[in-house]
Amino acid sequence: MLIKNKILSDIKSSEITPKSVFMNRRHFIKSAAIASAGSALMPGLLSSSALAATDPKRGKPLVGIIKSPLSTSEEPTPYNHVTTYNNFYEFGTGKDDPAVMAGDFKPRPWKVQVGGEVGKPGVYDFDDLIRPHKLEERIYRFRCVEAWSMIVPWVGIPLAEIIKRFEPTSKAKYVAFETLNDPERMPGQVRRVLSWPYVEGLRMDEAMNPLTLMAVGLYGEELLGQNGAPIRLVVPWKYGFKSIKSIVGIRLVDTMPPTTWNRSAPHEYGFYANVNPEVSHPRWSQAKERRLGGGYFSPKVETLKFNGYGEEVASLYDGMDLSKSF
Ligand SMILES: Nc1nc2c(c(=O)[nH]1)N[C@H]1C(S)=C(S)[C@@H](COP(=O)(O)O)O[C@H]1N2
Ligand SMILES: [Mo]
Repeated sequence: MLIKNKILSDIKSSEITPKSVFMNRRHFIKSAAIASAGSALMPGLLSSSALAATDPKRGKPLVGIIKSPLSTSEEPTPYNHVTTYNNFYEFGTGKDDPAVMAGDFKPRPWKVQVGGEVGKPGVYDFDDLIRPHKLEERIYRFRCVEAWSMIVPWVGIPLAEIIKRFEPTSKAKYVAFETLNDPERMPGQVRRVLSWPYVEGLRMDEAMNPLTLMAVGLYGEELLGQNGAPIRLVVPWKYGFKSIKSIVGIRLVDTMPPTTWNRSAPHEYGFYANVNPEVSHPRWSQAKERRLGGGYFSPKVETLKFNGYGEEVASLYDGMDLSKSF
């Protein structure tokens, strides 16, 4: 940590970035110094509401949204928590950094490069990618590996619908995703806390499962920068880190692609990352979780296997030892 901060302080930020970003970066350095990559601490639960009071920014309303029958009936986590208590290391390692640091992020124009084992590779403009599809509201449970969780009314499109348009070949076994790599726009990338760009992957059957969503909004509005604007993955039966944000690349491939957290700490984060109360993280239990919005002292609730989506997805893993393929 000390070494990394020293490298950062050698760069004269004020010379290469506008003043507002530089000022924000000072905030970011301060909070980065007290948080560490992948840490299990949850100090931000109290501070997120304080931040929300000063940052009432909202996304553009989305129209023509249909309500999905796949939604949970649980009460959604308040908007302020969903948009101020985030993990997005491209904008800092503290939970309240992304809301501050991504405030000026411009998600347009936005291109998504599609390649690999597809009949229709190419560079798709974000709006062209979305236009043919109906937007759905999906209220999902969302469980971070650090044992906090929320209920989020996502707005998006099933990933399967999008992938079908690319015409996958029979060799497509996995989908590899990539986040934007641009330290000018994502100032957290100045520090090598993770290897950039952030990458993630799914097995083809996981990607094509009806629950798997490409989200473009939440609470009926376009995603804010901190939640992965303009397009991010949501896989509700997996830990939050699979839900890669601000996607610029989608490749269909025939071998298991690398994933950022697995690269960073392979014994702690596997490729599958299915929510599993029976398999502890090496540094903490996964048996319980704390719902955001309930306050720091609210009781923890039992974590459900596959985050409660077992009926829909357990069969994808028939015959696999999920304590080994974690
Ligand atoms: N590109 C990118 N995607 C990312 C992350 C990240 O740091 N960079 N963090 C992940 C983690 S650990 C979680 S829990 C979720 C958090 O999503 P949220 O901030 O919208 O709740 O985003 C995931 N997607
Ligand atoms: Mo996470």
